[in-house]
Amino acid sequence: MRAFCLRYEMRVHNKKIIGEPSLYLVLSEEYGAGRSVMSIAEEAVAGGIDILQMREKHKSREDLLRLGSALGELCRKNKVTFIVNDDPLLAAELDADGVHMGQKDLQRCPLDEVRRIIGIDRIIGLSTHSLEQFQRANTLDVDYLAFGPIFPTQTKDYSIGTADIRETLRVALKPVVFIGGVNTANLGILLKEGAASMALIRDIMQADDVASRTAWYKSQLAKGGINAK
Ligand code: 3NM
Repeated sequence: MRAFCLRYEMRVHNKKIIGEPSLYLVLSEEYGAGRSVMSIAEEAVAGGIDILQMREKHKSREDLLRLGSALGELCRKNKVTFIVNDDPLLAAELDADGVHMGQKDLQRCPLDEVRRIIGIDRIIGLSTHSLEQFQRANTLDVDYLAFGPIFPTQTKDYSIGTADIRETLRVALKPVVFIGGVNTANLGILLKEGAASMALIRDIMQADDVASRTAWYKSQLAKGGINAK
């Protein structure tokens, strides 16, 4: 299935804006069930994905540059926001729209250094894993925050649940993307709590039909956004 989707880019100065609602796919080859990241990315784009992140923990720099160039081109052509995980130098080299940092990454490369490397025209996203961490991150020089893992996921050995979603949204000074174990069965719980934007790996990467699954999430987020108002 090929979803009809009208995309437009919002920018401040030259920086892309993380719109709300956004559907965000984190791509890791290891979760692709043997399919290539590029083919999954292409299908997700056909289904209307808003943001793609390259999150590859085990590739050489050469392979990251090769995959990142192809993903970047796909995103540019289709007005999809392209984010690189962990590595601001790689994000800048690939001319990505931004970089996503984990809490541990900040010990290696503090935020002011990340900003210096990628410049003011690129997005910085930051993972947070508790309400306290979220509140601290809320006033930092970042452009969006991820909050999770909300539901149990094979990627993490804990989950934080849904209890703090409303409070994060109440205090949030920037867009919030909810992540961790999101699937077609529990998405409604997030939407009911007022969540607008979600990031996923497995439930999209491992779908039989990635484009249809992506389009389904998009349609639900569009409805959720209306209901939440
Ligand atoms: N970060 P899935 S949870 C990469 O909470 C990642 O920061 C998380 O994968 C966080 O959708 C997570 O398959 C895994 O559960 C998301």
